[in-house]
Amino acid sequence: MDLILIVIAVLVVLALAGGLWLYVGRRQGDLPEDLSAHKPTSIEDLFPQEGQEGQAAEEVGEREEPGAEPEARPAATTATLESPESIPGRMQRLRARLAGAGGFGKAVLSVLSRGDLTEADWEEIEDTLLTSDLGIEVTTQLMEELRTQAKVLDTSDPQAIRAVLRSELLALVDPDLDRSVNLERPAAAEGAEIAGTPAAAILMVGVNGTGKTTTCGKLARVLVAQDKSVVMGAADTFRAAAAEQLSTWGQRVGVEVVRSEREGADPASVAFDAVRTAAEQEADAVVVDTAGRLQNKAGLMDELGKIKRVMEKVAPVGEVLLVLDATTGQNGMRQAQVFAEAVGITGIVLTKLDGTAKGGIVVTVQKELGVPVKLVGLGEGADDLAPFDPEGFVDALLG
Ligand SMILES: Nc1nc2c(ncn2[C@@H]2O[C@H](COP(=O)(O)OP(=O)(O)O)[C@@H](O)[C@H]2O)c(=O)[nH]1
Ligand SMILES: [Mg+2]
Repeated sequence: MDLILIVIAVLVVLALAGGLWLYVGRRQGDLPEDLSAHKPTSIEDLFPQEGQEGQAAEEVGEREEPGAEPEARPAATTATLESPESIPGRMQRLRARLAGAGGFGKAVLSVLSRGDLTEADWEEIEDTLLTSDLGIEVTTQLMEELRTQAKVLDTSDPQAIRAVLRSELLALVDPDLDRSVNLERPAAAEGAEIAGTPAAAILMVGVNGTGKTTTCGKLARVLVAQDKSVVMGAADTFRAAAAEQLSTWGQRVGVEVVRSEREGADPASVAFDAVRTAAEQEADAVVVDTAGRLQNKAGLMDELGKIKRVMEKVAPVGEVLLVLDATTGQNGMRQAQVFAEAVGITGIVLTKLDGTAKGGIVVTVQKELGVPVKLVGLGEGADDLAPFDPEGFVDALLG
């Protein structure tokens, strides 16, 4: 009897020890088993690889220490050539973040589910659409369509009206627009006195603080991950901290940054140096960051116009991306218009969509500026830039 008890006790101890060992083993494993249950906020969460630690977590905010680095520094020694998060993964995150920020769909659907809608219910829906920055014109159009369909369809079926709202929103966002970033290498400008082959040039413009520098870094990272060689140009020469910030991104994503050591240097000449360097190196793309001072329209036109003209002495600029902060709503729209008039823009990057329920701005901005939203910023991390996908976006809005 005692012997049996002893054997049972030994077995229990062994079983416990085995369980503990398994548990510890899993805790120390490289990857969490279920990434979806993991909060994917940074690159380490999704791609735990060497060469990332420390750098990725580093604050890439504006820093005041003077840039002691020489211009045209070589790429960081620890080039991070790992591929970033997959596009479906990013879109899933976009959905989650938009939903987290309270896409307007939930509010609209909760009204719709009340069944027979009173005038007050309809007004509530209208208010929700308006506060999401869809704008008066678009909201009025949507409301008319919803009311008509509500009469045609059974109003007690919110899912049917939701489907109408979805298809109307999708039509407004326009899934047929070409949203690809132009990476075609241009032919050299006539009489261009440069060595090598011009790279596809991307010029980043927009108001201060919208996320231009961050987007340059994130975009460079995406390109590098696609095996493209990239050069960045720090043509925001207004503050030394701006060039420093871009250089930090350059180190982080393994891309050379052409900059001037002198605060207040001519931004156009830095931009020219960048495109020339890219051509000499036979790089695939050159991404040029600019300042966003909005002192007055004439000054802005002068500065951006000159930067672009000077770059085009080497080759045509294929992409001028206007960076717009989604949280600034209609205010941001007015500023965007000034930029659009100052320099012909070819696409929009809508940043900080992670922190706002005002996703309706996508519709408004495309309508007002007549160019597509091509990329969206979903956070401050290196992988928080996604191509804009209309269907995913509308689904995210509807929650
Ligand atoms: N939440 C969030 N923050 C962003 C995003 N893009 C940029 N930022 C932050 O916005 C601030 C201004 O960005 P910056 O690139 O310096 O703007 P710039 O003045 O236009 O160059 C920084 O703190 C960035 O980290 C985004 O998509 N989401
Ligand atoms: Mg900047």
